[in-house]
Amino acid sequence: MSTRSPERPSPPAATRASSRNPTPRPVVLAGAVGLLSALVTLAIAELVALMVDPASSPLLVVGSLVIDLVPSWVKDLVIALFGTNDKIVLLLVLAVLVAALAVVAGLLEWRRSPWGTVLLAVVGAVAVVAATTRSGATGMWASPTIVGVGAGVLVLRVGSERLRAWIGDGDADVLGAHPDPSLADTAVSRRRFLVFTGATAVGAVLVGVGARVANAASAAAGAARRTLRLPSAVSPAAPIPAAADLGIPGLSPVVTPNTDFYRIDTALQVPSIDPSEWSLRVFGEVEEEFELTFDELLELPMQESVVTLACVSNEVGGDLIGNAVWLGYPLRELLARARPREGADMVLSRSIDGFTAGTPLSVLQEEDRDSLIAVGMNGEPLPLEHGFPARLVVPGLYGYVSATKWVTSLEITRFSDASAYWTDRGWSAQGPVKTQSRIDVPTNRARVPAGRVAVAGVAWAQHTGIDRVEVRIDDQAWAPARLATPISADTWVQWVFEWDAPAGDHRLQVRATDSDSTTQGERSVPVVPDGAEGWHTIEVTVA
Ligand SMILES: Nc1nc2c(c(=O)[nH]1)N[C@H]1C(S)=C(S)[C@@H](COP(=O)(O)O)O[C@H]1N2
Ligand SMILES: [Mo]
Repeated sequence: MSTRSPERPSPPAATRASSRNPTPRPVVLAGAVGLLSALVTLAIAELVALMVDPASSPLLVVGSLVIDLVPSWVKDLVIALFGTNDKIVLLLVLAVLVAALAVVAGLLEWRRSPWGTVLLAVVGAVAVVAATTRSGATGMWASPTIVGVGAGVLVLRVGSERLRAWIGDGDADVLGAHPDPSLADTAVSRRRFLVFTGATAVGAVLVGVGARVANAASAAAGAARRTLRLPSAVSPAAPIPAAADLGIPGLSPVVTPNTDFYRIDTALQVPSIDPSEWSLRVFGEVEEEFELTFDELLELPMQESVVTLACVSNEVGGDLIGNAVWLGYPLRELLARARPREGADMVLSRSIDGFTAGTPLSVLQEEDRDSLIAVGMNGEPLPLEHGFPARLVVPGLYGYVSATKWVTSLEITRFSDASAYWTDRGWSAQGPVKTQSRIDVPTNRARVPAGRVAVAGVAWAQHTGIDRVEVRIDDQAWAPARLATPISADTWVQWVFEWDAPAGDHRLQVRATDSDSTTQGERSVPVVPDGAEGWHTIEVTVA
């Protein structure tokens, strides 16, 4: 090997070191480790933001905070200089700032560990403050930044460590002399550094770009939703009777606000659908297959129905149930247009994310059942997590066999030929909602003062209707509760029982009887395979 071998330690002369040694200057490498850790931080944060909220990404929250904080003359100046590119300018400035801080963090961590980590953590803390103080933010909005900074710190530490193992901490000669490792060690530690940083960089770019694109799509779906104007219903729902809501504190409101509506689905990330690209395909065993765009759907005469949706996984006393005013088009009309063939008995609805539900065709065809393809929920377009832009709602059937969100196709088929998502996982193919009742107030294990106590809750027997609700205290006789005015047989109904509560520990139970005179039985049945049964029972202490 020649004396000019680049692998040999070179004399500590700056010029020779930099001209002969192929090793990049260590400061450059240390800065690159800093940049890499920033890249990883942002990539992982974007990934977590996918699950939390696209608007919680640290770049966006810090950008928004800056927009809020800069004096208006600066804003005016930027707009004057860059016009509608002002946001891009801001993001570029932020990117340069982040890059500069990242390089400094890399240098600090390499030479003065752990100060680089400290710098990263401080910048992260600023982003956390920015995230959690945005309007509409929840505490969860801190998580993209926290998880991202965690990953970034890991990369910063491991990267700097491997750099030191290869090149030293730079105290001896910042410009590139090796401390004095054997040639073999140098080659190994160099490879370890390069493999780590190279693989991390590739991973971070793939994850970061993918997550950012997905976040942008989700933000676009959110924007499309905000600008969407729903048509008014050709047949509106009757006004909700004032007497449907007893107005008892702690009792579930008779119509569930969208933000409180339970959410159940298999989607790790809420699908982002641009309504202008959405369509519904109706096909299978039909005389006429067809496809409907979102605009075509909105032009159909819309109907409004109040329907209580329930999950088969709802335990006795559980809260996986809600009631909403849905705006949509009757499925029976869509099916009439398709003209199902003789022998077809199932509609397999499919979501954009692959989820499927199998619904009896005959149920969807019933004249007196408001099965809808819904676009509106409580006067708004469907929230993204409740199926924007369109979902199914079928009164009387559990969600898993009927309420497909982000629906994109209806296949008319047979139960003997097809099976849906949850049926393949051990749940029943048929899922009529079972009659249930729940005590909302007082809550289980509550302490209540002796005297008059309003025991109240909700009861439901969708599409059949509730006939009566009874309450039992300890082992006394069942006593009738007073029902609120029901909205319809398709909705739950509130009830209240005025109890003269004597001091002591008591057990409270509730049971409902539907309009077919069937009373809930005592036997408790687990949720699998077709829904829980049993009496909701709570214990209270009266003092
Ligand atoms: N695409 C899709 N739709 C779905 C599901 C799902 O996992 N994916 N879950 C179903 C189940 S099990 C229920 S109970 C209802 C819940 O609807 P919600 O989240 O709007 O309350 O949606 C149904 N529709
Ligand atoms: Mo469900």
